[in-house]
Amino acid sequence: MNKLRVILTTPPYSSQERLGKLGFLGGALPSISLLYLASSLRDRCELSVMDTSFTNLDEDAALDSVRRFAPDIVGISAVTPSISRAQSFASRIKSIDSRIVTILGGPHITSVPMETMERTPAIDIGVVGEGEITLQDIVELYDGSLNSLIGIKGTIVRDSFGKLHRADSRELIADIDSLGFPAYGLVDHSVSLHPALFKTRRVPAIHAITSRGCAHTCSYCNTNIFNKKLRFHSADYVMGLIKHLMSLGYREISFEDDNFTDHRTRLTEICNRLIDERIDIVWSVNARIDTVDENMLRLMRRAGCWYISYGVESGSQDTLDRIGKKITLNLIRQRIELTRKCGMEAKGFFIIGFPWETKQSIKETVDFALSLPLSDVNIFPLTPFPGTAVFEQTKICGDFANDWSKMDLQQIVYVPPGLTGEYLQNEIKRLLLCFYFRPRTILNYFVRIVVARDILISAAKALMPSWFSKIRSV
Ligand code: B12
Ligand code: SF4
Repeated sequence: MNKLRVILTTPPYSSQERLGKLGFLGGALPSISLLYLASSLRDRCELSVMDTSFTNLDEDAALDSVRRFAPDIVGISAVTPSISRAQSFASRIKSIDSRIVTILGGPHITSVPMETMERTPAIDIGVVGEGEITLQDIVELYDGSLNSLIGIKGTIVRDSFGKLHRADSRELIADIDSLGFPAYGLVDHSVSLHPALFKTRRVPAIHAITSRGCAHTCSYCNTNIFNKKLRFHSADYVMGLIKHLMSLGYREISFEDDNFTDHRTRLTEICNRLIDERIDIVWSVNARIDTVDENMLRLMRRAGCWYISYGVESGSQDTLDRIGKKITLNLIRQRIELTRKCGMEAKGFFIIGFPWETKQSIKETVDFALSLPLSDVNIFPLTPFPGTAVFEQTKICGDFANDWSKMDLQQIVYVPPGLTGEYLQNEIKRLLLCFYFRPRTILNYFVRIVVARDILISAAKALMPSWFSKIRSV
């Protein structure tokens, strides 16, 4: 029997749509989820990884690619902000050929499985949770009828009468090293892929993930995919992955783990091996404030780390306590100062608009962010994603537009009692303008550009992709 033809893709959702007018500053890198799924499938089917979201393809162009490939199965990966695009994309795929099996996976459907399937008739199969083994089972057991897939763990299958069949949950993969490396080689390099500007020192840069899950319980954060169980790739795996990426030509890696620094022994081993083996790579991570100290920061710096993103979230201790962040304002200030002292850039993420917030607590957050020695800030209005604890809180208090298509972290979907959406937007603008237009930040950017000449090249590429691709092809 011929091998099935499978497309793995994200729905069209450009960086401009995600990040607004300054979208070109954001990264356009291949989806790590799709590359892990591709790696688990590539020997079992004819595979195409389209990843329209990160290659900025619009829906028409993406549909042309689907038509040309003529797939049996299209697997779509979506987060809540991209779910309405996934719904529209899936129905247009069905209008090309209703026999194409459409599968939806990712954080959104995992958070609200049955509701998503009920509201998305163009999707035949929903995959809840970790996808690699479930997708392998689907490809192996599909005999041309959806009924052959009913009962596969981790799925919701819509039968030929439209009835939904939810199977048991899929257990988590015990040894995630067994997954192998993501299929970076399948990335379409003909399109302009680039890392986020200013979060890069060297190009080409790529990103990677070396753990799954998070054991913490911050009330606004969606950690449904991997439950609360935190699994790490071993230090051997991470070293192998770094060397593999370097062999593909990458010179910088952005580690996207929720908390790269959570496993101290592993982190120490990785850093020591990078230093001892004189591996010439620079890297950046996300970290929880309470997982780093001076010794660790110094070691990380020596091993090539130059940029750490911290989830600070609030300048009000009351809010930090209520969202379950389990850190103090003093600790935040101390660790960010230490990060700078150890020679690294620090970014802080902030959220305003929690149900109990007042003008005073929001002012505290803006003032706190401005008082820290941060190199970058990002601030979002609270977006209560389905499946989070804060989602339940906002339903009973304040003004909540529970509309998935608006939950893009840009539009205000939730306003606490006594405040207005306009007020929240103005405070976001106030922080960004005060932060980015002050001499200290401008000077820091100037130094960063001088240190990282590659950023200029990367910026030029992002601003003039077509011009650059012409040069490249000469
Ligand atoms: C890395 C990352 C990014 C990177 C993505 C880079 C890239 N090109 O891959 C960047 C910074 C660009 C990014 C952007 C965004 N992100 Co993000 N991101 C993450 C992060 C930290 C890791 C994702 C990851 O790679 N995980 C590893 C892979 C292996 O796991 P996975 O993605 O869950 O995929 C598995 C399963 O979900 C499932 N699966 C996924 N897709 C599919 C598809 C099919 C067909 C099947 C069968 C299975 C399946 O199988 C996969 C393998 O097991 C997660 C948090 C987290 N820890 O998961 C947030 C997270 C996914 N991001 C989130 C958000 C909101 C965003 C943005 C909207 C933010 C913004 N406004 O820009 C955008 C949306 C981007 C887009 N176009 O979709 C939210 C989603 C919340 C929600 N309810 O949907 C998360 C969960 C963070 C959070 N805790 O709130 N993100
Ligand atoms: S915000 Fe960070 S630490 Fe908190 S639950 Fe989410 S990933 Fe974990």
